[in-house]
Amino acid sequence: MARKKKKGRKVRVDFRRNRQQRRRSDEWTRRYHAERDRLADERTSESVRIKGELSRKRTILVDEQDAPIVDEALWRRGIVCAVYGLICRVADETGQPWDCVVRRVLRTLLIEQRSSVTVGDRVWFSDHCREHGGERVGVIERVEPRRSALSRRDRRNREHTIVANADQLLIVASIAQPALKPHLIDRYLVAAGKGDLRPVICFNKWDLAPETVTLEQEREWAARSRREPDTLAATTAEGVITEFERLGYRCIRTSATRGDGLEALRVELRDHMTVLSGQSGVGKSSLLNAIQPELGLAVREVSTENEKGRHTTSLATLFRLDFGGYVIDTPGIRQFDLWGVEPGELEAYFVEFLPWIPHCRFNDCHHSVEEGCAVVAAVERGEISVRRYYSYLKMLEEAAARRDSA
Ligand SMILES: Nc1nc2c(ncn2[C@@H]2O[C@H](COP(=O)(O)OP(=O)(O)OP(=O)(O)O)[C@@H](O)[C@H]2O)c(=O)[nH]1
Ligand SMILES: [Mg+2]
Ligand SMILES: [Zn+2]
Repeated sequence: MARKKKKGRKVRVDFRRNRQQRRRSDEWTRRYHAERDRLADERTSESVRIKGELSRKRTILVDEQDAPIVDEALWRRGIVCAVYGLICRVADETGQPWDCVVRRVLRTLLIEQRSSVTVGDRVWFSDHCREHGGERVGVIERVEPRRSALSRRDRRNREHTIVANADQLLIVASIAQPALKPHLIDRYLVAAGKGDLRPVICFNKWDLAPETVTLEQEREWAARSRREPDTLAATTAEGVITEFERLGYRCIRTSATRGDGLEALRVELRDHMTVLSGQSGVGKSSLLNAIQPELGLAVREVSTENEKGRHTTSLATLFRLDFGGYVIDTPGIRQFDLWGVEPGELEAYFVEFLPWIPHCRFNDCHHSVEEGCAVVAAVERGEISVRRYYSYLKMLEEAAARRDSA
């Protein structure tokens, strides 16, 4: 049965001229820079009307989500694996990589929606191989609405969407070298809650468990790698893990070098789209290499690097797993600044607070200085961990400060 053709709505889009200064360009950018404008203008379904030098408008057909109507006969489906400046590396349905630019009119639409194409985005792209001597070159025509997004606040106080459409966040920590930072894990758990991702916590470097690594050795390593001296002895790692397990979070103990826990990790990753995140040097890339050696990701001994050159992985990149599913390796981070979490919303991401919240005297209790707070009472009775509660207070303070400065 012939399917009814979807009807679109016509919109007029400002066709902005690219007046940005050309930034440092890599090989691809140089190659396609000249092509880009031509590609962006040649689509026949767009009517371009020139109104003087700088102002142009065009009419395009969009659907109810304001995205261009899919042309299934001419476009291919793909997933964005990496973004290099203006070029997106897109894998088609067979896994072949394509170098794509984003159609300029679509870029304008995305700017209006305050988003840009990012790793994990599902896209439709047109094939421009013929004009490029058979090389797999395309133009992204449409970005599908996102199912989820993992975002953080960047240094310029803007939203940085690390990955779109992932359904799991693998929070990678190491029990030593670098030392475990439970507060960072708490932040990731909030970000996962906010971004609608299922968190899984992976405690790597299990081969450096307390019986093999003394606090002395840990301090020595910290000094050698110019890291903060150990804030938490490796010997307490088990206590921290138990705490997360009691809250119901899935925790896995792994060693990328010795092979511990890799089967459990495979089980968690299979048929999911999982983003790995955590401090630099905890072993994210090593874990991926351990479960799929052909990936051949770069890994580096942290201790030999100076402060600046420490980050071995420098770009978020998506890979397909042989046994089903996708993983996204990301650069290590020092701090995870939350994006878009209001002070009053934070409590929702602390699962252990939930049973007590209805018993607070005030409806809008933030569980800090308010009288009759049932959460604070539970902390005092030892039913909520003091460590987690302080983690909450720190994030609450930050969220309030952000709101006040906005
Ligand atoms: N002892 C031990 N060392 C490990 C383990 N996993 C990784 N390493 C080492 O830790 C160092 C850093 O590993 P990477 O995989 O590069 O860490 P990363 O998290 O990808 O780091 P960035 O890319 O900078 O974010 C390397 O020297 C690895 O060999 C492990 O399970 N045990
Ligand atoms: Mg890495
Ligand atoms: Zn309260």
